[in-house]
Amino acid sequence: MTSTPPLPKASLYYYNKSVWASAPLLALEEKGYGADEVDLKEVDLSTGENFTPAYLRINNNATVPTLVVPLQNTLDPEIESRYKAIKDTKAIVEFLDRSRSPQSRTHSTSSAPAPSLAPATIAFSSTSNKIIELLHSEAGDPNALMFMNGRNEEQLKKLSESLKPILVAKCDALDQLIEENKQAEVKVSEKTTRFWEMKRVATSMILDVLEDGEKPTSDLDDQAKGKRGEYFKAAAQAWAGLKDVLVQLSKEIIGPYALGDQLSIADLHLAAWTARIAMLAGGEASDDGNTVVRKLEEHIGDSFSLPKDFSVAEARRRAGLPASNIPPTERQARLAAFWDAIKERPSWKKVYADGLH
Ligand SMILES: N[C@@H](CCC(=O)N[C@@H](CS)C(=O)NCC(=O)O)C(=O)O
Repeated sequence: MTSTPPLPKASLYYYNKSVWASAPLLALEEKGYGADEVDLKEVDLSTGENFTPAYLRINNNATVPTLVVPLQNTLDPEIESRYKAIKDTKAIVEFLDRSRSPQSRTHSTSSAPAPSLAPATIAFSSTSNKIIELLHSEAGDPNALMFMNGRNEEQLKKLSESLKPILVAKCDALDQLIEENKQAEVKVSEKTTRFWEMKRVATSMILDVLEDGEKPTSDLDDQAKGKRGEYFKAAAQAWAGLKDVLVQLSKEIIGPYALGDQLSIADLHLAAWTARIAMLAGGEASDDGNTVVRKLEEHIGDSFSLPKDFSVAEARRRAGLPASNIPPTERQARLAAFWDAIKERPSWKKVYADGLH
């Protein structure tokens, strides 16, 4: 008797310090996927591994996360399995949610429950989509905010210390790929070369400013002073643009989770995004929600303040957290209530075990 060969595994390409790869990593934990169901494959963004032709064949945007899944309708074992690559966070999280229901544990060693994370009603679905859209909008882009996290000399110096080595390695990797391709017998497409060159230019523009990051402005020549001035202007704009995103989010989040007391897909995006924004504002994984919101408000500056309109006791009760001793009149920002709820979850503790990223 021949037994059916097991389905090939899916592969999640991720990087452990990536914002958006953290959303599917949280999904794997929340859905109780077993290690036999998804292979984790790390792509080192800090050395430009995402730009290699091998990775570009998987995801031509050169971003993580990517989920490569076997197509299930290859019934004939003689036919090699075919795969498709899902290349954006929203689609990956939705796919992971759909692919494991409480009844579909047949191919897994995991016996963990797999609650549905999809919004249950059309109204919830609309709120969920609005939240996810805001988090992935240009104004909310957590990666852009990281590159723009220097609005004065002191911040720029700190940013330069952490980012310069990564950007140098990225430029070196791109230079090497461009150079090796010139010598190669079989060359990559012109589109790929142009993509590398474009990325090289974009990276070196920021690197130009960070190279001098430790120098006071008074020590710079006129050209470098000009570039720093432009950068400060763009950085101020980027952080000012975040205010609107935060205000909109506060209106949409029902609390303490995005859609109320049940975790849903939007929370996985919100958790990953908030962790990065909190880190940029000097927050730490051990901070409570009110501390994170205070640090964020101070970091944004300009007397920015999020509405404090959510009952702390109510938020904690809904999240299943102890709520005694909390005066019924105490209020907090919805993002603070969300932070307190999400950071108690085993999935969050696992993904952020080494700190915020
Ligand atoms: N729209 C994409 C964006 C993904 C994205 O920006 N990923 C970042 C890491 S969080 C990345 O891979 N950046 C490439 C780089 O740093 O070179 C998605 O939602 O998946």
